[in-house]
Amino acid sequence: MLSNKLQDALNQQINDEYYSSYLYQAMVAYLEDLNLDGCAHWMKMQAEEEHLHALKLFDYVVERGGRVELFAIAQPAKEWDSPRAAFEAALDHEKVMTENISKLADLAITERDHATNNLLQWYVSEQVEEEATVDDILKKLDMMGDTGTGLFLMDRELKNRPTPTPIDQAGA
Ligand code: OFO
Repeated sequence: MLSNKLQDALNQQINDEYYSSYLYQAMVAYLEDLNLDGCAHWMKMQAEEEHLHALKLFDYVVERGGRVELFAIAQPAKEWDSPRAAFEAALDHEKVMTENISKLADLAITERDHATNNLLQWYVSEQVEEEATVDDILKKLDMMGDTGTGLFLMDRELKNRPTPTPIDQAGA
């Protein structure tokens, strides 16, 4: 059984994951408006992945006999200064999420809830990957240029991101 404290924190994280999905969907709208179909596709896949992150936590709370509570999702930004600025905002957001997951894992350890800590380790690894992927995009934009041909080439590359596969309690 989950402690009330941990259940509340997990419910907050479910909300954060849904917010992440909402934020990336807002970036899809922004990038579509600029006709950057590949960048928009990448963000759309990211939004889907965040939705799956929320569902994985949702299922876990239920499996542990807890009660999921859904909160209002904050309104995300609508505009960014440039496509690069949107990816920078994505990286900043992921850094905040990494911090949140670390705090959650700390709480699970304090509460001596090893199962929850185990689940959260999956999210810890996922955060490493998410930060690295966006950082890679930004570095490539630095190399190729974040306007004109460089952006055009990046847009073409990001079109290839595959649809995320559903994740189960055991992992990816
Ligand atoms: Fe759920 O990993 Fe990003 O926010």
